[in-house]
Amino acid sequence: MQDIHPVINSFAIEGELLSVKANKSGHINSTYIATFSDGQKYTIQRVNRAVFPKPQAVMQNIHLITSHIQQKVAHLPDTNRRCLSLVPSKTGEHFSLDNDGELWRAYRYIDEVDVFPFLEDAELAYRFGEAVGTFQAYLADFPAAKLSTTIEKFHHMGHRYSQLKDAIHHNLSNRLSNVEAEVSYLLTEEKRGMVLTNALESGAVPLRVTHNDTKISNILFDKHTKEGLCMIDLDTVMGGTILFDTGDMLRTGCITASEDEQDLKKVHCDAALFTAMLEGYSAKAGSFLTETETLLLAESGRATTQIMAVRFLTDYLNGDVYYHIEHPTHNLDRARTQITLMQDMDRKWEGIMKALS
Ligand code: GN1
Ligand code: MG
Repeated sequence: MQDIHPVINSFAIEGELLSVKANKSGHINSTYIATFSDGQKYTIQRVNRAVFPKPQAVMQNIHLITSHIQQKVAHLPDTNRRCLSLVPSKTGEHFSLDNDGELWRAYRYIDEVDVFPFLEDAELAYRFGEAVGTFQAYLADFPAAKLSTTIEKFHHMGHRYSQLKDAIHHNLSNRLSNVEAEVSYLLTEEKRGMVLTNALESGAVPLRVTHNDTKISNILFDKHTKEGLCMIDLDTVMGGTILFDTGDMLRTGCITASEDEQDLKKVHCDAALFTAMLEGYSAKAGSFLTETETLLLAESGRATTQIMAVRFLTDYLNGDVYYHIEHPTHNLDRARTQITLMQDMDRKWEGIMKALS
């Protein structure tokens, strides 16, 4: 592990550093928790430059939207736990560059929270929905055009399919023969999966500020009240459709196992969790949604599961160059849970639609 003491020391934090611990939960950035002698903790992160080629634009986006949300929550109890808060560097910037030119940032740590890899009860699913709706409601009056596009075509299904087709064509890691069934299934689903991309490109749904990574583990739930207090991992906040966020919420909130579960018998779509999330979400976001957005809510869950299946399978075929992996089939395991989830959603689709109507 790199000595990150000089990095930590470059932020405007008072007191003596007591300990630093690596946190391995993200797939992209490197994260550490630093504890100081006054008891204060900070999340210190190195932004992955291979994934975010313009890390300073990422930080500018984060600064803009956290400042905006902080104003919205200023009157609420527990204000400081409802939005991430950047700690400036000693030179007054929102980040710090190390000797290798890597970009680091520091957030105040939010304590007394629970984070879940997946959900088991409908009450929490409702709270998750409320949290995503609330986040969007805070940003509904923020002009999306002010944000930089930090990853081009991030949720563009056509782009993700062309990356998959390139990976199939080049078969760089010689793994294609292991995944014929997965490849053939995903290729047959391409057309249906285009729904969100088409809706955004045709103007059927408006461009809004979107988080773009609203997976369940990016929500901090208050340990005591169970409220979905704070959305974290703001790297991919950009313009998009809110359906990318409802999609990732549904994808990660209805699954009955972790995203990388190897035992696919454990992987199902829990229809009660699916509908509970949409109820919680609509309670907070219903007032600003257009009719087309509302109509596409459930479908967004399926499309987002699909885009993740495509992206994980692409990375597996490319030899694991994008996501952090812990074992050789990690990306394949992830792709398989997503495909299994899509197929189970299809089995339950009619029931879900009935419950929502
Ligand atoms: C990545 O940053 P992290 O680990 O929360 C990915 C998301 C995926 C997610 C799947 C920048 O998120 O798009 O939905 O993995 N982020 C990026 O778990 O590619
Ligand atoms: Mg992320």
